[in-house]
Amino acid sequence: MKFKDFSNRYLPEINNDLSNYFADRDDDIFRMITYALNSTGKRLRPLLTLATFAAAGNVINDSTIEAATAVEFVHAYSLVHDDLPEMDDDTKRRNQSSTWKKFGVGNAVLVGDGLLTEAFKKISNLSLPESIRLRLIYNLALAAGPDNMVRGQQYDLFSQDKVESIDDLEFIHLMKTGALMTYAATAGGILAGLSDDKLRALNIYGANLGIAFQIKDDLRDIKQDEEENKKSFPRLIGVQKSQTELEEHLKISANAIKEIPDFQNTVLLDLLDRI
Ligand code: GRG
Repeated sequence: MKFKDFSNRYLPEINNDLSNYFADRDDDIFRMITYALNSTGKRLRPLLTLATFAAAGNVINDSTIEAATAVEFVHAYSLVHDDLPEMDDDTKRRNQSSTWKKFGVGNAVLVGDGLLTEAFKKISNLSLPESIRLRLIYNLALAAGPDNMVRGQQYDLFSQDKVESIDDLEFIHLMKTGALMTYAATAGGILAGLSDDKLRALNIYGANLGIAFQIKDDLRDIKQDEEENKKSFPRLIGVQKSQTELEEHLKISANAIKEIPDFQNTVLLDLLDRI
């Protein structure tokens, strides 16, 4: 199956889960969170969790969807905070005003705080064995917190002077973008009860997918001449070498999942082709 077909199949269920989550809550904070969460994202991270779960031969059901969407809460939080004036200062996100532009900076900080915290509550409440829930919570905290995404964002925004080489840049983006993709890919494996060896392969797949995704984003940005103050892949090594680097990471990603025994990897390989 192509990734696009997989996405068409599961996107409505993902979006349903997300839009129903706070449907019976009517305070302002829930309305503002819903504004940020229900905007038109690609839902790539929940889809990745579902795709690795299905690739291991499992049938996706309601509780898999509920588990898979938790990472989207964290992703939505990261975008809300990333758009703040003191961070990337963006007024538009997902075809609408960014959350701070719509509701003010203070409210946008609270929306992000609420989304991040709720992700862990959502996983805690899943009808799954405690050991699986704990593993998901630990891995998501590791990906989103100061070990990875928060640290990557700090480097990206405030430590550009330390970025000298392609390795420095990859390190930042592995933390900033790759960690959540890595979580998303391995979460499907954790839900499927895969062995540590197989989870390691999914880790490599997710991390390299994340870096490739970021290089692609940098190549797109340079065409639009955005974020000139930042060291991006094309600014550091040029467009041609960035393209080669992108292909290299896609190859590492593909090889990692091709080596997993009994793994139905067509959707996951097709996602790499789309990047
Ligand atoms: C605020 C701690 C903190 C971290 C923010 C992920 C992130 C860190 C910032 C996003 C900045 C950015 C635009 C990075 C480029 C790659 C990227 C993650 C794009 C957005 O993800 P998509 O394309 O977005 O999956 P949608 O809207 O489809 O969900």
